[in-house]
Amino acid sequence: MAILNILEYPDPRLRTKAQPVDVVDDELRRLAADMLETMYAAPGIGLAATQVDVHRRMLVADISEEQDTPHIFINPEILERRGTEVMEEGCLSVPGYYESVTRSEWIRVRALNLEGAPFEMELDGLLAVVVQHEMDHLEGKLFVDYLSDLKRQRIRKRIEKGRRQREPATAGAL
Ligand code: K1U
Ligand code: ZN
Repeated sequence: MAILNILEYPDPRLRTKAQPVDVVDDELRRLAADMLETMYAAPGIGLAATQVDVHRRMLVADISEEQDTPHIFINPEILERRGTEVMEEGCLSVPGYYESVTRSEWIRVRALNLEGAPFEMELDGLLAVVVQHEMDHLEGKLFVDYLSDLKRQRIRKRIEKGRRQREPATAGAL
């Protein structure tokens, strides 16, 4: 298994719409295992393939404290949704920022599992929020898109400034 690089906002690759998975094979199963390891190491409670620069429709999530209840959704679709709730969200691609986002309170999701078999799952609470957040990633959408332009620009500038300070100066800048 391997820990993958997580793209950070405002990387334009995070805006790519992911393509459906045609075949669930060993390569995809290896990617799922690497995504879980990457998510646990971060640490996080969800991760979409888009965030590791693989533009296929797969996401992983685990909201258990013990990190022992992984969920994998391939080609996920929301069949039904009910209610709304507001929850503070974070994102491994927007490190250090937590903001309130309104999402559906209850969803019924259909997806494929790692054997390529379809399943349906009813979700509520935090897991429903995480799955909706990760499905947005597969569309190239980020939780900061729900914020005001001003808030989003402030976050982008602070992340870019932090990155510049971490990066060694290039020859051209000397
Ligand atoms: O970047 C991501 O998509 C992962 C993100 C998922 C998420 C969290 C909260 C609401 C919606 C979606 C994260 O995992 S951010 C980190 C985080 O929330 C967390 C990390 C360790 C323990 C508990 C939570
Ligand atoms: Zn995210």
